[in-house]
Formats: sequence, structure tokens, C-alpha cells
Amino acid sequence: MAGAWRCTLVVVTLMCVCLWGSTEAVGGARSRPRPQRRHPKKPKVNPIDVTPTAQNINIQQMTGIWYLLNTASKCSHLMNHGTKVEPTVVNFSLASDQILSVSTKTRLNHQCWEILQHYYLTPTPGRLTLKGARPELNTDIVIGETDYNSMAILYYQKRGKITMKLYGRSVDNLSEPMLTKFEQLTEKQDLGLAYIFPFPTYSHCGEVDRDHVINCVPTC
Ligand SMILES: *[C@@H]1O[C@H](CO)[C@@H](O)[C@H](O)[C@H]1NC(C)=O
Ligand SMILES: CC(=O)N[C@H]1CO[C@H](CO)[C@@H](O)[C@@H]1O
Repeated sequence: MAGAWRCTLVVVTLMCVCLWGSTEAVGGARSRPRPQRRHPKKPKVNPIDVTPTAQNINIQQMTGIWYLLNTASKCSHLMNHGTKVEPTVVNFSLASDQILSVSTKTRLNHQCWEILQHYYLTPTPGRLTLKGARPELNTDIVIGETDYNSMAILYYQKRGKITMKLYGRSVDNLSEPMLTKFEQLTEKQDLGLAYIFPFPTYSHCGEVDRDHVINCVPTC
């Protein structure tokens, strides 16, 4: 995840694109005007199917600190740089009854960055939306499974591609059964072992300089 961001804050856009090397075309493709279609085709994307494990999520209990322990993804950035993932810690807090505010701290080029995002709650408990520049760039997020005090498995779906993340309340929470569970669930999404990237469980960022606080969306 650490590598896969697309940043929107103008001031830092250049820096971000450099640092986080978007896998999508950031420059040319966006500025070139596209011919307007009158009936744009909706992309055929099936909502994430986590039915067998779906639980009635209490979002309030999800708040607080979570350490990213594992990511499963076919995202090209991870595939290319998966061995260089950086320690990543998130802080969920409820900004309103509609918005889960998400702060992600991670390191790049030996510096700590804090990335701020809003996940919008949907009428379905445990399902949230991270808005993209256009609706088809939205990320659908599902809290698939959690016990609130040790682990959480989240699904992120953007443009039909699924990324799964295993978080722990502490870096010591990663138990063998939990890992097995995660691997079973990733396999169901066609994300085998080759697509699972463990994250470092040490050297997480603490305080972050104010000028290192940015707004980004993940590219996958
Ligand atoms: C998490 O975010 C909340 C809300 O912004 C803040 O009050 C809290 O101090 C944060 N926790 C940590 C450990 O940074
Ligand atoms: C199940 C379990 O061991 N949960 C622990 C995970 O880590 C947090 C933070 O250290 C503990 O509070 C939990 O009890």
C-alpha cells in the first residue's frame, strides 16, 4: 500500500507523483479532453462478495490505531516493489455519522508522511466508499471481518480489482490462525500466496511534520 497512492493536493502533486509513482497515467491522460458519450457505459463491476464472513460491523469499535500487517493485491506497484513495502499504521476516527476519517502514516525516502482520507459510510454496515476524481474511480471498501481488538480484514475494490488488507491492533497480534484465515479469504478472491505482501512490524512513524500531511487516494 505504501507505494500506491495518487495525490490530489495541488501543492504536493508533483512531489507525490514522484514519490508514489502512480500506476495510472496522471499527466496527459487526464488533461486531454475526451469526447463526451451520451450514454456512458457503466463498468461491469460486481460488488465485493464477502457474504460468508460478513458480520454486522460496529464502526465505532473500528476506530483507533491499526497496523497494516499484510496486503494481498495484484496491483502492479506492489508486484514491482513489494519487497520494499514500508511500515504503515492507520488511525480510524469518526468525523461525523457519515464519515470515517482515516490517517495513514508511512515512510518514504526515510521520511514519514501522513495521508488523510475520508471513507464515506453507506447504508450497509461495514461498507464504505472512498471517493475518486470520478465515480468510476471510487473505491468500495468492505470491513469483511474483525474482532475489533486484535485483527481486521478489509477489502478494497477499485475498477473491479480487489486488494485485501490485514490489520492488527498491535504488531504482536499476528497469530498463525489469523494469517491462515487471511490466506483462505484471499484465495477466495483469486489472490494466492504470490500476491500476499507482508509489511514490516517495526519502525512505524510517530509524529509527522505538518508539511508532510497530504491528501491522497490509493491507485489500487
Ligand atoms: C487518532 O485520531 C484521533 C482523531 O483525530 C486523535 O484524537 C487521536 O489522538 C489519534 N490517535 C493517535 C494515536 O494518533
Ligand atoms: C487477541 C489479542 O491478543 N488482542 C490484543 C492485540 O493487541 C492489542 C494491543 O496490544 C491488545 O489490546 C489486544 O488484547
